[in-house]
Amino acid sequence: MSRLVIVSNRTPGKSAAAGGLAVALRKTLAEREGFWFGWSGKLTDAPETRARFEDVEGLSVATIDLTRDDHQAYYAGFSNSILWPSFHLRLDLAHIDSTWYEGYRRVNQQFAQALLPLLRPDDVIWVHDYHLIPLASELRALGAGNRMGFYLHIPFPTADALYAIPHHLELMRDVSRYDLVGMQANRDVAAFTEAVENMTHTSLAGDPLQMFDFARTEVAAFPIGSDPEAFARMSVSAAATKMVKRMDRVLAGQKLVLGVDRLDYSKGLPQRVEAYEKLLANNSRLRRCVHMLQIAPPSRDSIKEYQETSDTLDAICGRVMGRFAEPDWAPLTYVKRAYGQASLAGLYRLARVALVTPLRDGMNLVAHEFIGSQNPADPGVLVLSRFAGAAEIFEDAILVNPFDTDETAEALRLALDMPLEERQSRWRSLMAAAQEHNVDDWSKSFLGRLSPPSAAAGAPTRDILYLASMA
Ligand code: ADQ
Repeated sequence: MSRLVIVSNRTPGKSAAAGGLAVALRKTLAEREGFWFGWSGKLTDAPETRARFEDVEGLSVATIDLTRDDHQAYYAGFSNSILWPSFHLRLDLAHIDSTWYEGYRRVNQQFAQALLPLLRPDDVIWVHDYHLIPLASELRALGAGNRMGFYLHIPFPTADALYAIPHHLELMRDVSRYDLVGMQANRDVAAFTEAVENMTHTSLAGDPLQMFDFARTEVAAFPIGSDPEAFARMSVSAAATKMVKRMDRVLAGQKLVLGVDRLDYSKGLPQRVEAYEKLLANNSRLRRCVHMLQIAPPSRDSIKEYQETSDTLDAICGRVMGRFAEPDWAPLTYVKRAYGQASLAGLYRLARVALVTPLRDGMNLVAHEFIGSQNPADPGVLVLSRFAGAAEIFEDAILVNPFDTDETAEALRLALDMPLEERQSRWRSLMAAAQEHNVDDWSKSFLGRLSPPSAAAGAPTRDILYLASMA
C-alpha cells in the first residue's frame, strides 16, 4: 500500500489533549506507512525549508518553523481574518490587508519546498483545511505528480462571499489542482458547484495554463464524525464520574443546559445566552430548576474580533446573572477553559439539554460527542442549529435558527419539558446517525476515493495529463 502523508497547519503534539480528529488520523497513520507534516509551532528569524522529523508517541511527524512575519500574514492574517470570516459568511468581520496574501502563498511555497524532498512518487497526500488551499499548486509547480486530496473542515461560502475574498480566482484554480476535494455537507458541495459553474472559462490574466480545469477533480461531501462508542465508554469512566460528582453537587437536582465550544464568533454564543435569558424571562417556573453551564476556552485571542466576542459574552453573562441571580441561586456558570475529553463526556451525559447553536459551522463535533455520551435509559436532548453541517445528519435533533433567540428559547423549553419516551426515541435515531457517520469510516471513505485500489504504485500521472489537456 502506498504511504500516506497528512498535511495540516499544526501537527499533533505530545502534551496537547488529543481531539477526536487527531486521534482518528493518528489511527489511520498507525495502520499504514507515512508521516504527518506541518508547522512546528515555533517562530524563527529566517525562513526554513528543511523539515525535522520527530517521533511523537509512535507517530512520525515532520515540521518546519515559520518566520514571525510570515506566520502573522498567513495564520492570523489571510487564514483567520479573511478566509475564516468569509467562509462563515461574516464579511463584516473580515479585514482585507493586501500584504497578507503574499505571506499566505509564501508559507504554502515553504511547505511545498520542505515537503517535496520527503516524498516518494506513489505517496498519497491528504491536505487539511483552509490554511493550505494552494499547497497542491505549489507542489505541482515543483514537479510532484502524486495523488493529492484536500479536506475543507469549514463551510464553503456562497458565491457572493467567495467573490469578496481577494485572489479568489487563484484560490479556485488552486483547488482544481487536487484530485479529490472533500467537504462537510451537501450544502457545501452545492455552493462549490455553483461557484465553479459561474467561473468556468474564467482565465487568470489571459494565461490559458491558469484556467480552471475541474474535469479531473472529484468533489464530494464526506461528513466528518466522532467515535460515539469511545464517548459512551468515556462518559462512565473514572475521570467523567469525578467531574459529574463535582457538578452534581452544584446542580442539586436542577436540570443542566450545556454549551461547549471554542470561543469563536461563528459559534453563536451571545445569541445562545440571550435565548437562555428569554427562557428564564418567559418561564418563571423554570428559575431555580435549570442551570446553564457554558464552557468556552479562548482561541485565536490575538485577533481583535475574538477579543470582542469574548467581551460581548462576558457582558451578556453578567447581565443574565444581574437580572436573575439570587443570593442562593445562580442561573449560569461560564467557564473559559479547556477540559479533557473524559470530563467533557461526563458533562455531556449529565446534561438534560445540549445547546449547539453555531451561526454557521462546517460540521460541529460537539453534537456528535454529546449524542455518543448519553445514557440510553435517560438521554438528554440536542438543540441544534440549522446552519451546522451536523443538521444534515441529525434530523431528530430540535433544529433551530440560532439568529432567532425567541425560537431557540422555545426549543429549549420544549427540550426541558420533553417526556422520557420521546427523548429516548429521538436519541436512538441520533445515535444510529452518529454511528453511521463515525470518524473512522470518514477517513476510510476519503482515502478509499483518493487512492483507489487500481492506482498503481509509482504512477505519478497528474501533471502530465493536466498539461496534455492544455495542449
Ligand atoms: P471547530 O470549529 O473547532 O472545528 P467543533 O467541530 O465543534 O469545532 O470541534 C471542537 C472540538 O473541540 C470538539 O472535539 C470538542 O470536544 C473540543 N472542545 C470544545 N470545547 C472544548 C473545551 N472546553 N475543552 C476541551 N475540548 C473542547 C472545525 C470546524 C467544525 C468541524 C471540525 C472538524 O469549524 O465545523 O466540525 O473542524 O472537522
